[in-house]
Amino acid sequence: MKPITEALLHQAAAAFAFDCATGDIERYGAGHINDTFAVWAADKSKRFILQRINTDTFTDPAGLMENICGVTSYLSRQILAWGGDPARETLNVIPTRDGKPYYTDSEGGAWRAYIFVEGTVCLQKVENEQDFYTVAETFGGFQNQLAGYPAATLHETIARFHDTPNRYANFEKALAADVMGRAKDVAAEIAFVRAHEADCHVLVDQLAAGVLPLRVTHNDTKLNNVLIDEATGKGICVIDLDTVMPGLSAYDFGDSIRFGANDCAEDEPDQSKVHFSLHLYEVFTKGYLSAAGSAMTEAERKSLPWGAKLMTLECGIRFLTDYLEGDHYFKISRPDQNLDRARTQFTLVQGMEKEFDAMTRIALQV
Ligand code: ADP
Ligand code: GN1
Ligand code: MG
Repeated sequence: MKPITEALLHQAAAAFAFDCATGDIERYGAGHINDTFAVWAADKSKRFILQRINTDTFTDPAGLMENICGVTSYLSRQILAWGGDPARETLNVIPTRDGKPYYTDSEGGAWRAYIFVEGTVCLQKVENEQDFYTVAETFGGFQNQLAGYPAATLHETIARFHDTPNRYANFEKALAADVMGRAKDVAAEIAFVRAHEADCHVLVDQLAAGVLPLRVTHNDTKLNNVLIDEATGKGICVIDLDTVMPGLSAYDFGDSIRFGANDCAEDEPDQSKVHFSLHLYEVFTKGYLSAAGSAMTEAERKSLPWGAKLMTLECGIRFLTDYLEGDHYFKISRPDQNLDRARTQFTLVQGMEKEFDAMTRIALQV
């Protein structure tokens, strides 16, 4: 993606139908993919979210925004019917001045704007188990709310996003090319991935065999993709809807476990500080099933520990692939960050393997 100049940023902000004059703009948030800014009202009374969509990653911004507009209007209707506040409990797209869902700048960049959901916290790490339970309820509820959404109308914004065998194949390609000459330094990580090749197939095989149902899922259920209400401590708004697509419930469950059921940062360099927490896994399982529960089949419950293990393995494979390819996908702020991220995922996979029987017991008992 091209660097964002002040001129481009102000050109983009001027394109949206904000309901007041705007002033300062600042970088915001800690995502790995998009460029996010807060645009202040000129009188500082409120702010808006302005985002440049990463079109290297999401090559069809029109299809992506059609998904987001469809899903957020559907959620708004449901939230209203339940007596909630759609301005806070779902993302709300602010159109451009000419009524479009996104703006294309003079260099081809695609921008969108949202109402800023104020009075919330966005966690980068699990600080207490109550918050993790809340996040679980929120993602479980999100899946439930979208159970009736016409899945066939959704564009596949990233092809084969959680197709783990395909992620493995891309890793082998990156390794064979070894464009940065980094393969020699990561023999242990390569061996780890190769020893897990067979595992990569478990969920896609169950989907193909009709054992697991296809649902509308979020597919990127990190802790920091839920906004928690500061006043009530409740998870109120699921954000980052770029990857809402048909998928497996095990993907959403699993990606949250990957990121949250531990006591470390995703890029922790010291592997002795990385521990999978069975207790946090149990907390999350209870919260998730309490909200998504009635719709979940027995086979889906059994797939949850596999979701946790495979989303963690897959993410580790993706980080390692990006490291081998020269860090072009995930934003980095220091050298070797993607390698540390990959190592952390593999340590967590090992932790889950030790506890796998207990994880299965919990998923079936809760
Ligand atoms: P990325 O795909 O790069 O992760 P996100 O859509 O998750 O981008 O946005 C990055 C961060 O911006 C979030 O983690 C959150 O802190 C903040 N954010 C995004 N949308 C909103 C919103 N509508 N209101 C308040 N904060 C938001
Ligand atoms: C990216 O956009 P963000 O930062 O929420 C990535 C996820 C990874 C995650 C790892 C579109 O999520 O798939 O699991 O980083 N999103 C995309 O932290 O690739
Ligand atoms: Mg995000």
